[in-house]
Amino acid sequence: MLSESLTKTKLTDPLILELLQNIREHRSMLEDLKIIKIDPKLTNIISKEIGRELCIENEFHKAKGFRKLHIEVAEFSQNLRILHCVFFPDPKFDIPIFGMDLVKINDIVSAAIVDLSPASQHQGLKYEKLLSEVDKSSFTSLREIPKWGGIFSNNVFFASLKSKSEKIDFCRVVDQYLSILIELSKKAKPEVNEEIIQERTDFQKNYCVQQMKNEKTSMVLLKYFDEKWVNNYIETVLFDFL
Ligand code: BLA
Repeated sequence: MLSESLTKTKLTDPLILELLQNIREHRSMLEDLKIIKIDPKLTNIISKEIGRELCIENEFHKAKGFRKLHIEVAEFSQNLRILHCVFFPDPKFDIPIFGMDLVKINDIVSAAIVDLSPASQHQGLKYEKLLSEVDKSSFTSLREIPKWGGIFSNNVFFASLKSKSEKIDFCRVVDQYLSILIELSKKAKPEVNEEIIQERTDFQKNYCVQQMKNEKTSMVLLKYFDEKWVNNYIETVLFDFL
């Protein structure tokens, strides 16, 4: 469970709390769910320095079909709130990468992104139709995927959320993407062909390499930590390779 300190601040943010509860509910459906122990210095990070307050909390699990289920909730200087989540599949299984990011600056949700990103070359074909059927017609401020975002599927959703109803709709889209993920993971059987496993491993590595090109992630962290710390955090907590 997230500790009290953050739960207090998070409780004042119903959207993040709603998404967090939903993600946890889906996670709890996975078989063989286990906590992964990570250095506590990297899981719970708190600073109370005035003007530079900071609270980052991470949850790490693994489950059948998934090597790492990561949820991060962060609050910077009491005005920037982030919910970051990546479910990395075990490359033995034919399961896409679930990724989402929600960036809220004061009351504005400037970025809300969710995707089931392909973890091998032709994988998309199996679930793209399901993703395309998720209704995304109500959003008014869709955003363009940045250059590094070639890793995402054709049905990646990326928008700013302008109203209460768009926030509710985003929660529904995330819920539906997660339902599709859980269904795919139930059907997935472990692969024995080493070449196929290697291809999936390479895809995950590329996913991480591309995510690391998002300077907006490091820019925020660099305001609070030195470069060495930030690089280590990005490479070990957020986007570690296999
Ligand atoms: C954008 N990510 C951002 C932004 C910030 C962060 C401040 C800018 C908001 C905006 O463009 O409106 C910051 N995100 C963070 C930080 C963490 C984080 C500090 O997760 C964690 C400590 N980013 C991801 C994942 C995805 C992702 C998993 O970590 C997608 C699955 C996407 N974030 C993403 C994208 C943008 C973004 C596509 C917009 C980048 C752009 O337009 O240039």
